[in-house]
Amino acid sequence: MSAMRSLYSLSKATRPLASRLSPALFLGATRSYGSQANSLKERLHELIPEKQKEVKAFKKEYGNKVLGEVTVDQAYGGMRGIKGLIWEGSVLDSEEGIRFRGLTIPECQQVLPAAQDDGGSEPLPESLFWLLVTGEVPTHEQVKGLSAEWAARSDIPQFVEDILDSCPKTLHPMSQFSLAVNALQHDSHFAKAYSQGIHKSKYWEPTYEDTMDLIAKLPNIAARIYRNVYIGGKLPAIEPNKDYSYNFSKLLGFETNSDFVELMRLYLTIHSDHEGGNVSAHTTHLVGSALSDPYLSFAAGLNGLAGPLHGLANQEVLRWTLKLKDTIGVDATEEDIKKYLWETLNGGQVVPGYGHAVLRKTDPRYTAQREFALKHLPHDPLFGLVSKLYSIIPAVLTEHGKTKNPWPNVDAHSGVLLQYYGLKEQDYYTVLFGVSRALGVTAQLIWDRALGMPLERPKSFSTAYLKNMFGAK
Ligand code: CMX
Repeated sequence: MSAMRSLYSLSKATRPLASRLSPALFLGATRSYGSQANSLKERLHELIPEKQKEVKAFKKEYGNKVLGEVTVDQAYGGMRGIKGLIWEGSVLDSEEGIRFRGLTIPECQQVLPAAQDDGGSEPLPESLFWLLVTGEVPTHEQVKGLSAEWAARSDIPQFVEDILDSCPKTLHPMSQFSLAVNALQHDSHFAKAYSQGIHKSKYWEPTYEDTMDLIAKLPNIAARIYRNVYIGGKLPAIEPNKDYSYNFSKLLGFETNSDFVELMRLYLTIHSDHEGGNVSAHTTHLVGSALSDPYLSFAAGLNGLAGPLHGLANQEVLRWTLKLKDTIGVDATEEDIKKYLWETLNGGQVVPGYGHAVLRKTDPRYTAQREFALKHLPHDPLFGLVSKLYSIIPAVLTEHGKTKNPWPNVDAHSGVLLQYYGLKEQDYYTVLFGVSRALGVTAQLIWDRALGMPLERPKSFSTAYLKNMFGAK
């Protein structure tokens, strides 16, 4: 057994922090570090000059190396596989799934600090954000500092509350979410600093401030939407000494169930980042490249997340699964389920929650949620149905013969967990995804500005131009 595995077999509580921070644990770019910096901003002040030097030296020596070719099919095919983006926080392997700064999801569950005060075992999204931004596993103190800072920055302006309160309940929660994030732009540090003529070498600092404010305010926005649209009631106050997920759960009205709070910690951690090419990440990065501030950039990303082929799939999965249950019953036979699947496919629709643009195996984010279900709700009938679907759908999709990946993605499992704890309003689910996605895309925005990433402007062609290029008739 490798040193890494044997360390992992120790429980978090018994493993000394030093061994949890051992560089031997980390694959890829993640490292442990002896810095005394306690705030994330202090740490960034230390890291950014080092990274700028590293990138400059790398580009100088390897800048003219070739990353790949582009075919006509790729240009027409959603740019699948084209290597043209830099994304520091995570890299996706088609077989293995995501690694956050070199760490797989199970590794994150082992080494990232969990909630100390209530004996939680899932990683805190604060820990993951620190990891995404710095490449380092934070200490409990650093994570506590981040929780406190987000709690302190969490209030939203009155006019943003008014905007949300005046939305019709029929306006989709994701549209309300995007509206509110755009409105927060009113107080953007970056926009103000830019208009006052800030030097480009300092862009990252107001970007960082906006990012911290934005993440901090998301629970108040998201929970206000939830209460306005579904359950009513006044939002309680955020507790300054509690973690982000506890406070978010409290605003939603679910904090008395500690398993739900743990689910939120896991959910917000695993939905955060999925390298740079997915629609929400790439959009945020692209819009940010025009030096639009983090609010404008993230709101654009949210609009992409709201599409049914991307984040909205988690809403669609539940709708589809509940319809299946209502039509053929929770105890449906394999034959009934197959018939239902073929009706979906022959109706020209996709089976939501299955397939992926890059992954070619079961998404480890699906597996993490399945393991959570096995631990906390093993006898839930809907979980039973989702498990049964997992054993049937891949073979049917393979027989159908179109999708390159018949395995489930992250969205195939989140709904059943939320249903179990009573958060049943599936139109709301993508908002939770959005709160989490903010962590990954804003971590990258900080680095985009620190590394002086330029305006994105890839080349496009018309069909006529391409035909002419290849002498096609
Ligand atoms: N059900 C039925 N058909 C599917 C399918 C599915 N789950 N997944 C892919 N296909 C089809 C595609 O629609 C495509 O058909 P056409 O050739 O007729 O256009 C064909 O198989 C090839 O697609 P692909 O190369 O395998 O997949 P893409 O990279 O084009 O698309 C994705 C990826 C995720 C959009 C697609 O698998 C899909 O629509 N899945 C269902 C929706 C979903 O779960 N989305 C969430 C993804 C995760 C996320 O971003 O949150």
